[in-house]
Amino acid sequence: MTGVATGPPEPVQIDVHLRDGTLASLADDVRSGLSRNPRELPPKYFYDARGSELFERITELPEYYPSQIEQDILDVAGQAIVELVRPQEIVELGPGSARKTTALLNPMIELGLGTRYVPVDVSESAVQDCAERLVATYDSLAVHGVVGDFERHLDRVPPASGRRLIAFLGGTIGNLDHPRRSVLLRALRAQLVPGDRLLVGTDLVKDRERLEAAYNDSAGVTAEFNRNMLRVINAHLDGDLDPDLFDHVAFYNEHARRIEMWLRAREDMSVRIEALEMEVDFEAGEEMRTEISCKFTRESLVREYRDAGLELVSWYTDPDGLFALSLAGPAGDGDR
Ligand code: AVJ
Repeated sequence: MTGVATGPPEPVQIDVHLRDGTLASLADDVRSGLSRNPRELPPKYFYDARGSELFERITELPEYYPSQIEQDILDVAGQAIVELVRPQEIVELGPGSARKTTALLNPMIELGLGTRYVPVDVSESAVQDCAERLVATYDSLAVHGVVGDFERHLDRVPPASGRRLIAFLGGTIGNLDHPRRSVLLRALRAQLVPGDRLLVGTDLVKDRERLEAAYNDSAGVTAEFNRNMLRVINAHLDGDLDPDLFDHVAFYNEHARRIEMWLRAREDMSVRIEALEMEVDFEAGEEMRTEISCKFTRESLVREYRDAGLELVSWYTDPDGLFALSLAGPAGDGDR
């Protein structure tokens, strides 16, 4: 950021904790993930600039209901949530484009409650773009972006300027399995002081057909998004994985209550990942898992919150019960 002699202070500050970190953790994660049986790659690596764009396209697909429904819930309940919490700032984990966040920022600013927004995202381009767009939209808004991994860099979130609403939208918490959700919810609980609240978007358990359609769109965008993981590995770790030789597979694992996405090798192949000095053999039909997307019920969330020292404060859902926003606070934190 270039300093200027006059004018107001810079409305945008961005702290990058991940540029070098990403590569190191990508290398470690790919090495260990490809050595496991079955092979497994963490979904956070979908989101380079191309992957973030593909995800934006997913959110516009007719089959992918979570984004539209969550937006609808926020449009209806955003103001009420802000009036209930009265936040002086909003911290958002994994905002991506932060398009939905305006439903919270608008009332916060219009009610004169606060003017600070802190997006925390692994994608530097996402943090940059949303910061620029938001300060252009709201004169008074200050954005303090953190390019980081919310499982590793919560301690880098700048100190609170006042009562805080931490938003974790989109159902992204579903990318974590139960033990990792538990660690994250406890870490978030530790960040909350009385009055602070956590707002979490979660996709809900529903019929298999509806769930599977959302991850097997007819335009093939989700398949491209899935294969983007291979391009990310090729680009950063000098690999020669051929995305055209992997099929997209997504299904609902009813027992585990989650969508699983896999990439299935179409033929026998041997790939080289130069930066890891690693040779990986795939047999035709072999699959590696790239994502889990867990689905929840109100009861399952109440339990997870309780186990993390949190308490459900309110629950917002659409008329068909497809998706939910839940507002939680420190357990026993008064005025309800
Ligand atoms: C952004 C993690 C919530 O799990 O539904 C969309 C990502 N993957 N289609 C999800 C995703 C395939 C999405 N989350």
